[in-house]
Amino acid sequence: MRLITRGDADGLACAVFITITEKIESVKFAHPKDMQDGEIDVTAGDIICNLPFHPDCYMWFDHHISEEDRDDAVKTGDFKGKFGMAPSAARLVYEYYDDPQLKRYEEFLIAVDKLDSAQLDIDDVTNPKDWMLLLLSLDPRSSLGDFEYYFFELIDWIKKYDLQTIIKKPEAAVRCEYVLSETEKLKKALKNHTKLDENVIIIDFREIKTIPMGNRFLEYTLFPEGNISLRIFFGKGGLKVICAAGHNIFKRDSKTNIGKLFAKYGGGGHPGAGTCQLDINTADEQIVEIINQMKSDG
Ligand SMILES: [Mn+2]
Repeated sequence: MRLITRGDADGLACAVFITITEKIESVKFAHPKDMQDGEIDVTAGDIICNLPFHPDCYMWFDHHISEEDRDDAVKTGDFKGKFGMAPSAARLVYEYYDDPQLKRYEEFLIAVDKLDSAQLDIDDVTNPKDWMLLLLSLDPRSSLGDFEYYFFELIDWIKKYDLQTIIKKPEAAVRCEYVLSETEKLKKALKNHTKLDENVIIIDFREIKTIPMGNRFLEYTLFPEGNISLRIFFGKGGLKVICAAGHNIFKRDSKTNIGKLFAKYGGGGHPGAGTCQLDINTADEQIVEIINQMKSDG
């Protein structure tokens, strides 16, 4: 059997669990968009986790509610596996098998749930430790060696060793160290390039060359009065201006539906987060419109 999953913390946990409960010969990464567009060849020997449904698969586990209306089999529950509201797809896998062998991963799974559903504590963002730090070390934006290779090593290590042993492995240690140092760099960059306009945290990273990796929720710990953030930066080659917005996860009272707002500008997302790409020539005016909307929504 083959597992098809997403290369993130939730996908990692799915891979750890499914390789214990099923006979898996290989693991393949896929992007949600490629799955939706039918770019991935799926057969009856495939288990899909944390990715959109495919009618030809053997089993499917997902918690992305937007999947609900995409396929009749999902609506009627005519598939093997589990779909529904959950903080992570891994949580659904864990519940589905209810296997005593998985019980020892409870703490790991709690961290995955928190990260995948953005239910983080301030400390998880400003000073991540233990499982949270290890999960954050799995970041494809990091330039520290091969991401896929590290992902496969983690699947293996998590099954073999305890957390303290894993965190001391050189590949993990260097990546954890990197997470912490990038967090410090991002703090500085945010302090220098952010202004608070009423409820909107406006971060203009068009002014800097390299944006530190850091945690995308860090701005909310530095500007706790704002309930929504707008990050502005140049796209590849400086040809487009990218806007990425999100609700403050520690002050959840913004009324802006970001996905809907950004759809007007050719972008999209969820109510709580989204992105859009603006033309260089019209970006400044459009950014003012976006900010005004976020302010009037409150
Ligand atoms: Mn997920």
